Amino acid sequence: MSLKVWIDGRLIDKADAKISVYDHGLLYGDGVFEGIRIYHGKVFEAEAHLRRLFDSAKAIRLTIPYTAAQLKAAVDETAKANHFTDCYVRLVVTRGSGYLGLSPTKCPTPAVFIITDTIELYPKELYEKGMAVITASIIRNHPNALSPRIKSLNYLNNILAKIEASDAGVPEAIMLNHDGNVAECTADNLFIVRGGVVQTPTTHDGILEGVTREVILTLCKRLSIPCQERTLQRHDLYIADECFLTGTGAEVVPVTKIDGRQIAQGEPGPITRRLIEAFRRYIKESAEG
Ligand code: PXG
Repeated sequence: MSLKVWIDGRLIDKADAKISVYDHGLLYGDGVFEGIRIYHGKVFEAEAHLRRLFDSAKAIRLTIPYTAAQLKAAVDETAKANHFTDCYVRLVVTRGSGYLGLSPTKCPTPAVFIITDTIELYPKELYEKGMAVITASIIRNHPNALSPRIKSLNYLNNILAKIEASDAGVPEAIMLNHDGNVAECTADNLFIVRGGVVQTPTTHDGILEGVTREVILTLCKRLSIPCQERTLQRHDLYIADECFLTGTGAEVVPVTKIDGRQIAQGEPGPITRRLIEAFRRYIKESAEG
């Protein structure tokens, strides 16, 4: 059976699921999206993802022609049609088809589509061993150019950093912001642990406000692990006791080397392991609750 893709209210075979070459999502990266997980048949943190989608759309003056409840129902419908109980969901809203000019006023109808599929961002053994990362020379977008808080269809900034990672033979790159402080990775937020305190850049350090990041902050509170949102410099990374990344695709992945510097003993640290466990439990509870 072929995979079905939801496009504007219709379930279409993957091979026939197509968007116009005149769509401004393709021509200009004009649109927004969400990457979401379904665990045990339930959309994980649905409310937070939908809120961010509508916030991103508002910021770029894009009116989504559905309500959050309608989109949630569409995500459920698509996963069900494909018999997925555990999958990755890509929910995309583009400016729609228009003319070969930038103006969105010529694009009367946004295009909305939902892909459900499997995803494995990093090899399994990295979750046990930890991974090596580099800091990229490409900085994160300046918040007054294109705010990293918008999950837009334009990922060139991050893609260029990802290529640097690939050139260096590592799976991911840390991006600094316009002030030279730590922002985030190309598709994950970053945390360090130092002296028993979990630390992550603030929302004003040029990051996407990750849904997984927010769950980890909640879990730290629940477990009474001291936790701070604060500006971090590259040096803070090098001298960290532990480091890990969070994201919808990656979940929680330990980092054990940064720019050739081994982090602590070169294996995932105790607080990282505790949070990975707590995150797994949280997924289970959310699906049951
Ligand atoms: N920063 C950036 C720039 C991201 O794109 C995150 C942080 C983590 O946010 P969440 O809300 O997922 O915890 C992201 C998320 C992909 C893919 O296809 C990318 C993301 C999520 C899922 C899949 O590479 N980015």
